[in-house]
Order: sequence, then structure tokens, then C-alpha cells
Amino acid sequence: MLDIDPSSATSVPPELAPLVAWGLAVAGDVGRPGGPGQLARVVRVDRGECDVITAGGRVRVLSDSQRAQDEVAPVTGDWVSIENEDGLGEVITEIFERRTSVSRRDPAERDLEQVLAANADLVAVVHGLDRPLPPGRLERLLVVAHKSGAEPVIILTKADERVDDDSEAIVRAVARDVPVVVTSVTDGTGLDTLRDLVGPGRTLALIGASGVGKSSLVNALVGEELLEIGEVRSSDAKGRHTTTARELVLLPDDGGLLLDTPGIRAIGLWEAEDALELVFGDLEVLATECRFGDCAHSGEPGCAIAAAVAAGEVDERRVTRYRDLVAELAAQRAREEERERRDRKGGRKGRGGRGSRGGRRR
Ligand SMILES: Nc1nc2c(ncn2[C@@H]2O[C@H](COP(=O)(O)OP(=O)(O)OP(=O)(O)O)[C@@H](O)[C@H]2O)c(=O)[nH]1
Ligand SMILES: [Mg+2]
Ligand SMILES: [Zn+2]
Repeated sequence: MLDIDPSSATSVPPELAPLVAWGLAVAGDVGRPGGPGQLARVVRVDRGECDVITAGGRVRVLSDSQRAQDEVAPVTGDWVSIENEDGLGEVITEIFERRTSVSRRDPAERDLEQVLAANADLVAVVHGLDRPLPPGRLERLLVVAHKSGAEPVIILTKADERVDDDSEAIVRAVARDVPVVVTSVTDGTGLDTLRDLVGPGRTLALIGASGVGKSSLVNALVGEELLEIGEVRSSDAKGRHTTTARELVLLPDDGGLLLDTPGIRAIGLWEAEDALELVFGDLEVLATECRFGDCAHSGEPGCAIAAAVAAGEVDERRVTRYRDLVAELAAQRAREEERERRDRKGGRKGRGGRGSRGGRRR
């Protein structure tokens, strides 16, 4: 873990001190621009342009993914180096290696990874208690949160509009060791707990479906109507995809950072086998007792998971969802290996994929 106490961030050079509130704990963590560049953090990304925070304040810059066909495009939360280029103004010239990254399979191009947020310390899976809870969705989002490398949290919003008394219990069963915070922006429930969880210099990224109240939480913690809020359809509580950009917001009194994201429709997993273990650890432990090492838990003799289901110890639907996710990841992995084989044959370098994870470039 990073040392996140700003008062102890002694190795931050004085000229970079204004960036401490924006998450710069120790300059060494994000590297320092080697050349004439200036250190900055991306706080908002629009097409081809970004807002960044520098030690001197907020600046609009060009993202050079526009001019260079680069594998790594800046995302909100990234630490970058910016430089002034003739005729272009400030341009991002380097993206520093991401400490954590929230990513999924690109919904438009199934064989690409899409990074949603960089360098979050915490990733909150947000669900609204005003709607039914699909556990599979929660599990997927939890896998994404675990995989990011940040600490996962679950936030259950709209406690004042709770439709189903069971959903909190269902969530806690799926969550296992992940902390669950229940909130309401209407009566203030849970807001202090969230404030404490975030803390100075730390970044909490919010992910979840449209209309669950992510932007409302940001506004409540900021204490003003900073972000646009959308109504939900009364028939099914679906949101209207009000938020369109990922945005990093500083809480008052340098109380940490919230990273708001647009509502997620589809969450394809990306190379998340290890994270699956964290969400379905109990099943993976059971699986070691299956008679066959490659047991698919779909009717094989001596299957320990089937035995646990039969004994009423494990929910069969959860096993099905687990098997589906394992199959989805295996299929994706197979497609990727096939593509790499093709690329090798053709002598081309693979595009995107593994290389898109972040890291230095230039
Ligand atoms: N009763 C109640 N309503 C809430 C609460 N939080 C949010 N809402 C309402 O839920 C609706 C959606 O809120 P948003 O904050 O726009 O939701 P979002 O998750 O940011 O949605 P997208 O930007 O579309 O992804 C709005 O009508 C809010 O007023 C809450 O704690 N209680
Ligand atoms: Mg929103
Ligand atoms: Zn088995």
C-alpha cells in the first residue's frame, strides 16, 4: 500500500506540493518527468482533449492519442507529463505506469481491453436499493473491482427507497470479505463512513449501472450540485445515462477524491482469472476436492461442488454463474491466443490487448 498520509509525504518536492491533495503521495510513486515536462493528473477526458491538474492549477490539454496511433490513451486518474508544443499548446507526452486500473472488455470491440479509471485506491461497486439486485451483475463488478488492484468496496445507495429487505443480505453473502456501506443522500446515511473510507489524497472510483446514484453521492460529499443528476424511469428504475465523462472530483478540505463514471451497461471481463478466485474463493477451494483435476462441475462423478450443492451448502445458481464466468474468460483467452498466433505469423505486432495496460511510452 501507498503511504497516503499527506503530512508524511516528505519526498514530494515543494513545487509539487499542491498535487498532494490530488493523490500525489510520494513523487517517486508516479515517476518524475525526465525531460522538460510538467507532472499532472488527468481529471476528465473528452474526445481528444483532457483536463489535467498541475501544481499550477487546471489546464486543458490535447491527448496525443489524437496524433499518435498509440496503444495507451490517457484515462481519468492517470498521472501524466505535459509539454507545450508549438501550435498545439499543452500536450500529454507521457503516461506514467498505472498503480491500479479498472478495466473491462471493450463493449464495441470484444478483443480489446478498455480502461475506465486509473490509480484509484478504492473501487466502489455501487448498487441502488430501489431496484432488484441481479447477483451475477454484482459478482462481475466485484471481479472488475478486485482485478483493478485497488481495494474493493460495495456501496448500497438509496437506503430511503429500499424495495426489498433481502437485497442487503444477498449482497453481504456475495460480498464475502468486501466492506458494504449503505447510504442515502436524502437523509445522509453512510456519508461520514464514506468520507472516512476515502480520506486525504486517496481516490475512490465509483462504478455501477446508470441511475444508481453515483453522481448524487459525489454531490452529497462535495456539498454542492457539481455534477448533473438524472431521473430514473419509474417502471424499472433504469437510469438515463446522465453522466457521459469520467471525472475526478476533489472533496472539500482536501478530503480525498471521487472518480465518477458513466453508468455501465455491459461488463465483459478482461483477463480476470485471478480476480475470480477472490469472488468465488469458496468454490475454488471446494473444486480442489473434485475427483478430476479438470472437473467442469457439470455432472462429473466425484464433483465436490455438486456434493456441496446437494447438501444445501452452496447455491446452485451461484455455481452456474461461476461456471459461466470461467467459460467466458477461457473463450476470451483462446481468442486472444489465436490472435497472437496470427499476428506472429503475419509478423505484425499485436494491437491493444496486453500492451494496453498502461506503462511508459515515448
Ligand atoms: N431517494 C433517493 N434517491 C436518490 C439517492 N441517490 C440518488 N438518487 C436519485 O437517483 C437518480 C439517479 O441519480 P444519479 O446520481 O444521476 O445516478 P448515476 O448513477 O450517476 O447515473 P448515470 O450518470 O446515468 O450513470 C436521481 O433521480 C437521484 O435523485 C438516494 O440516496 N435516495
Ligand atoms: Mg452519473
Ligand atoms: Zn467439480
